Amino acid sequence: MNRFKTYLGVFLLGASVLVGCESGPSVADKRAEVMAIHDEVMPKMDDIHKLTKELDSMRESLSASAEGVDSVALGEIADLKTQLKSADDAMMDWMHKFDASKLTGDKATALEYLDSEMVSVQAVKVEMLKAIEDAKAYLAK
Ligand SMILES: [Cu+2]
Repeated sequence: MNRFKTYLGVFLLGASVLVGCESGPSVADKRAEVMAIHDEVMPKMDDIHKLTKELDSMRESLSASAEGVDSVALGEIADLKTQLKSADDAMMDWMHKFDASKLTGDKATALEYLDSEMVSVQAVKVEMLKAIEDAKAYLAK
């Protein structure tokens, strides 16, 4: 009887492990979640380019000012442009490095890869939104 209980226990444990695996997210679902974050912020690359141009024309008008060059403002503009450029690069870099071939093999490995891509695409999103917000706030002053 004791031996039977042990067998039963092992069997149930095994079954619950299998059920646990099957009920987890599929690679396709998780990939879609990662891509949804990407697709949400990708259109904002246009904002980054537009704001960069606006900062450029602001810099030009400052440089042409008859009252002398405002070097503090020029420095602030340069910093904002660096921030926008870095956010733009982060997105391009992320897209370039995303490797779909890592999703075709072992499921656990694919899910692990998607987890780390989720973390990095969210970091790209945060960086882009911050750069855009800062540039907009500065230009609105
Ligand atoms: Cu993108």
